[in-house]
Amino acid sequence: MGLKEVLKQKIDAHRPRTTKLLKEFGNVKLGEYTIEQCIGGGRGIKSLVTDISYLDPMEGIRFRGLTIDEVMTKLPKPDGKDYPYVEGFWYFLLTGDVPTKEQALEVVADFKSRAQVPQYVFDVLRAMPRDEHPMTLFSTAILVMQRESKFCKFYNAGFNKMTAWDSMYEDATDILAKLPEIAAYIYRMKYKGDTPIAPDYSLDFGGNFAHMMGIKPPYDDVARMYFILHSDHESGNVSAHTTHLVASALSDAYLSLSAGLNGLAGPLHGLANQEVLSWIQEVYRKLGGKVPTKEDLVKFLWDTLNSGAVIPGYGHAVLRKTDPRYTSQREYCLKYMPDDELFKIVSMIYEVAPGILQEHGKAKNPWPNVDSQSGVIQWYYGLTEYDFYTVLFGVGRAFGVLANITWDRALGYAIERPKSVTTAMLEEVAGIK
Ligand code: HAX
Repeated sequence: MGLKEVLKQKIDAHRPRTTKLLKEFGNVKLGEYTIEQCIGGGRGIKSLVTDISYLDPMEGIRFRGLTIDEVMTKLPKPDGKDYPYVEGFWYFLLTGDVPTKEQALEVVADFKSRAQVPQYVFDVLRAMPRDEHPMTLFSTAILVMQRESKFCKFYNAGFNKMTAWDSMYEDATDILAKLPEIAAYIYRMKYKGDTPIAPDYSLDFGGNFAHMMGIKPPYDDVARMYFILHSDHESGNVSAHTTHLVASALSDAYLSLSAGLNGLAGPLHGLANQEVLSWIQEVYRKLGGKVPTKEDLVKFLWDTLNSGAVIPGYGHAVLRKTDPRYTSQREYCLKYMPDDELFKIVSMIYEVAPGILQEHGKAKNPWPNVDSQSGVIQWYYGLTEYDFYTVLFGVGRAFGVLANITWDRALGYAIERPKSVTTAMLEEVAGIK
C-alpha cells in the first residue's frame, strides 16, 4: 500500500477520536491561565493539538513518539549512508509508521515525479534585487507557485471537508519535492556567481540537494541530518504556529508555508543560527582575527548582554535543558570534525555561556538550542555564507509544518480565533483601581 492509502486509513481511524473529544468532552477544563501568560505570548497555554511531535521541557523533542537517536537509527537509509532518507522521514511524520526501505523508495520516486520547478519561479527570483535576504527569496518562490495549488482548485470546484486533506497532501508533496532545487538555486545565484547546478534525479532528496549546492559527500548526509533535525518542534513555535494559523482560514499550503517561513526568518526564531555565526565573526574581528581565549569570550558574552542584546543560540520558550538537536549535531562534530577551530569556539561558549546567563538571571533556560551548533557544520563544509542558514532550516521545517496542516485539514480543525481582552479588563481582574 502506498503512502497516500496508508495516510487515508490513519485519517479514517483518527477522526472519531477528535469528534468524540469535541462532542462528549468539550466542556472538560484543561486548567486556568494567568495575566502573564495572556500578555506574554501565550506561554504554556494548551490550545493546539498535534500528533506529529511533542516537546518535553526536560527531554526535548520526540517525533511521532521517537527520540532523535531512535529516528536516526530506525528509519531506512541510502546504502552506505549514516542518516535516513528524508523522504522516508516524510512517510513517518505523516503516518507515525516507520517505513520499510521499499516504502521510503516509493516516496523517493514520487518526489522525483513532482520535482520540476516551473520556469517562472526562477524568472521571479532573478527579477528580485540580488541583495535581498535569501529567506525573502525563498518565501517568495513558494508564494509565487500558489497558482499551482490543487487545494485551491478543489475549493473553487466545491469544498468537501471530508476529502479536503487529499489536495492538501498533494500540495504539500508537490512543494517539498521542489524545495531542494529552489534553495540550491538561490544559493548558487546569490553567492556562487550565478552558477546554478542542474538537478540529478538519480539522487535522493539529501543527495540531490548536496549535488546542486556543489558540495561533496558527506554533505549529502549532513543535509539529511539537518533537514530531519529541523523539521518539527510541536505546534506553538512561530513557524509552525503561523503555518497552522494561516491554513486554518482554509488557505492552501503555498500561502501557509510562505507565511510560516516569514516567521522563521525572525532573529528570535530561525534566524538565530546566522546570528550565532555573525556574533562569532564579530568576536574575531574585534580581536584582530585572533582565536578568542575563554577570558575573551566571557568578556564578549557580558558585553553582548550589557548592550541589551540576547546571546543567540541560547534560551528557549519551552526547553529547560540542552536541546537534543544541539547534542545530536555536537556528536556529529565530535565524530567528524573534532579539531575544527569554529567547533572548538562553540564548545568553549557552551562551557561559559550557561553560567553567565544564570548569573545574569533573566533567561529561564540558560542552555543552548539547535541554532547555536548548526552553523558550525555548514561552515566546515564550505558553506560560509551564513545568511543562507535559515533557508536550510526552512527546507527542514517545511516537512513538519506541511505534515501538520495536512492533518489539520483531515481532522477539520477550526479556524483559529483566540479571544482578546483589554488592558482595563486585566486591571479589573487584578484588582487595580
Ligand atoms: N540571552 C539574553 N537574554 C535572554 C536569552 C538569551 N539567550 N534568552 C532569554 N533571555 C531574556 C529574555 O530576553 C527575557 O528578557 P526580558 O524579561 O528583558 O524581556 C528574559 O530572559 C526571559 O525570557 P525567557 O522566558 O527565558 O525566554 P522567552 O521564552 O521569552 O524567549 C527565546 C525565548 C528563544 C526567544 C529567547 O531565549 C532568546 O531570545 N534566545 C536567543 C535567540 C535564539 O537563540 N533564538 C532561537 C530559539 C530556538 C528557535 O526557535 N530556533 O528556531
